[in-house]
Amino acid sequence: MKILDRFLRPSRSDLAVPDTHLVQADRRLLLRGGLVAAGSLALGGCDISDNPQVESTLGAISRLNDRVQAALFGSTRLAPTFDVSDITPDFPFNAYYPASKIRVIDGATWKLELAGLVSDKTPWTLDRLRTLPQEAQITRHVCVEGWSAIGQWSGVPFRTFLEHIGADTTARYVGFTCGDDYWTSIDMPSALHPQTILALDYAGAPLPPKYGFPVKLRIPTKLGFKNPKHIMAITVTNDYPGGYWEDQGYNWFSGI
Ligand SMILES: Nc1nc2c(c(=O)[nH]1)N[C@H]1C(S)=C(S)[C@@H](COP(=O)(O)O)O[C@H]1N2
Ligand SMILES: [Mo]
Repeated sequence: MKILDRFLRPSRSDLAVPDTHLVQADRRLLLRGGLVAAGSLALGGCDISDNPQVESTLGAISRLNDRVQAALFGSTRLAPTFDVSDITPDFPFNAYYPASKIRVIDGATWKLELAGLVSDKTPWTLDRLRTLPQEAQITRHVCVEGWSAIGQWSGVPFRTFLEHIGADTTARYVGFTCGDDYWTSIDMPSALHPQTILALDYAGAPLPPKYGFPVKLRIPTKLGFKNPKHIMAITVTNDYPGGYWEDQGYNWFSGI
């Protein structure tokens, strides 16, 4: 109980320790423990194969897990940042298809479409995105498949962009659709997080196609699959948009 208390109500000093990874790893263990306990409670003694009731129970547990994570991770906790010397040489490419299928999008004709709860839906060109303030960050990208790497991205703070387009920042979700038929979505507090950026550059040069040209969302407080590349459209909405991996059972919140 004491241990639970400590993690459910982390003190300021807990959050300020330099190695936040340790604190986060402990929290993840706690989450996983909670999930497993709830899971075995629900599954005790029944046949789990193709059981729609089990499916919906697990879905409900995952939604609960989303809410617990949102409460634990908060919206202002910062991801660790690194030095130029820490950058991973040959930052990995990853997608749901092999490198031979990387999409090459024409930046001259590309326009970022806007939909949903946004007051100005004028599509944005790359040139116009470059007129907004830009910010650089060196952060760690963590892929659910078991690798992580440190890279440098720069672009428009996503909060600045959302303010420019008159997004309803009380809406629940921001959804992204991509030029390679990928899609994902995030909660609004994470969209407004100071380290969430609409990235135009990798290592100080325009994103190469493999890293998501013309724009990707860089969100270091979430797993890699919540960082959409080749963004074509952004939707602000209260209707749960899901995602390519999320709809196959990956936890939607996926905070790190
Ligand atoms: N459009 C699009 N975005 C995507 C993906 C994808 O397949 N398509 N894969 C995700 C996953 S699982 C990872 S780990 C990162 C990989 O980004 P990178 O190629 O820049 O390393 O992109 C994420 N964003
Ligand atoms: Mo990933």
